[in-house]
Amino acid sequence: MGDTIFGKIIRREIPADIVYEDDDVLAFRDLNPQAPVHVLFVPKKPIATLDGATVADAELLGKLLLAAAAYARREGLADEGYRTVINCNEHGGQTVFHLHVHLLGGRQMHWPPG
Ligand code: D5M
Repeated sequence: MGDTIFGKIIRREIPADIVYEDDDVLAFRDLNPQAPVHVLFVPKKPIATLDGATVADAELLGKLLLAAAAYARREGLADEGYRTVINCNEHGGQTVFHLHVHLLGGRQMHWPPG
């Protein structure tokens, strides 16, 4: 599997505004924020896409979502609400091929997404 910019962030080879870390998950602010709060939650394990995840990754995927939810609650986003997004491959608009959950909050979201 090819390395990505997120692998470099995880290894601290390039800087990022890291807001959360545990044994399995790293979270940092998106370079191109689409909302007042826009944080990316990435597994330290380099899974390229959601399509590439397997049943062996089930616990890790759960940890990723729970880390995002806990962060949102700590940041006071939970009551008004927020959005989590996983883009997968070309039609999903994925540009970095290291699985990540976008957490977007601090403004009204709209549906359908573009
Ligand atoms: O989302 C990939 C996201 O990654 C996109 O919103 C920009 C963001 N990005 C790209 N490079 C960086 C760095 N270096 N730091 C922080 N954020 C970054 P996707 O779902 O793949 O389209």
